[in-house]
Amino acid sequence: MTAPLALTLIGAPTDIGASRLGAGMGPDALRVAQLGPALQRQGGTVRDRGNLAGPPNPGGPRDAATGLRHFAEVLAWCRTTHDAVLQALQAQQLPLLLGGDHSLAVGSISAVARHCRATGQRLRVLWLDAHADFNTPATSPSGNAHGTPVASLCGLGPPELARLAGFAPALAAGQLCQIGLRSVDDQEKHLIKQHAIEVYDMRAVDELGMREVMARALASVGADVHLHVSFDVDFLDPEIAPGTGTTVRGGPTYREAQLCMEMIADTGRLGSLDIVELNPALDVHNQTAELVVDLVESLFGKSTLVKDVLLR
Ligand code: EXY
Ligand code: MN
Ligand code: MN
Ligand code: MN
Repeated sequence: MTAPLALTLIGAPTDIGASRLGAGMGPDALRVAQLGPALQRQGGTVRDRGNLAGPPNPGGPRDAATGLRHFAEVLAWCRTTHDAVLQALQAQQLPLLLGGDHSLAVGSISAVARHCRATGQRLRVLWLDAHADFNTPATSPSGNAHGTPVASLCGLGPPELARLAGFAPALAAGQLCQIGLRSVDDQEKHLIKQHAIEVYDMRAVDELGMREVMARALASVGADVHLHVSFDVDFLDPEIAPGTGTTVRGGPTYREAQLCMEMIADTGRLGSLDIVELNPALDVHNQTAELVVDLVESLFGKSTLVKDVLLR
């Protein structure tokens, strides 16, 4: 019997890296959808440390110096997120980052990489997303930082972000696996190839099925692994998850997403989680937040299997 999970919810209410406003309301939408009680039902103790504070989104064009929109504010949010996530990990807590947009993952994953280096755990990051988020400021078509966190974590782009862990790259290419991609810019494709990132795009999900994709993605996850899941809500098909700013049709169905989460839970190695890009301003009656809570319950071990009862 493993020790009960001690979870810390960390809200990061910002849309600093996105083009559409509203992801800053994501943490409260998840609270309204009863994320905390749902996790408690899975046997965890849950501490909600509330929302982090950071600069408002000034909007506006790209900075001439960095090529990103309001870079100073993006960096401030990533630093604050890094510190909060590291603090939770050092207190033996499992941090759940409630975004906020996906640029925050530079903060959270840099903290996780630093923690793994200190503890000697092997890090594996599963990036669940419709997008690769592998643009650099030089390749980005938008200047939006939420399209760039993977490049930062792989050591590219502004050094202040790339070196947030205290070393760079925060992630070696072999530690990262991307699942669900279906909107990838041409220059991102070159970077993915150059860095030899393990990618299961939606064509792979179609051809192999989610079961085989997850079996491959999790094959190297043993007892020495800290598994981090970076869950961009736009991973899901927009038919079931309209409440996000950059929907792309043709994503995983409800059942495919459930299987994805259940197979991650089966490893017993989940060590940290980002839930990002939830945008209540685009949602209908908070249904996307409720769906995310449902999926996160599965990620933490909720089982609907009849055989689990029969075997008990
Ligand atoms: N590839 C596009 C860009 O870099 O602007 C769109 C990125 C959308 C990113 C969303 C959060 O995953
Ligand atoms: Mn993303
Ligand atoms: Mn995305
Ligand atoms: Mn750990």
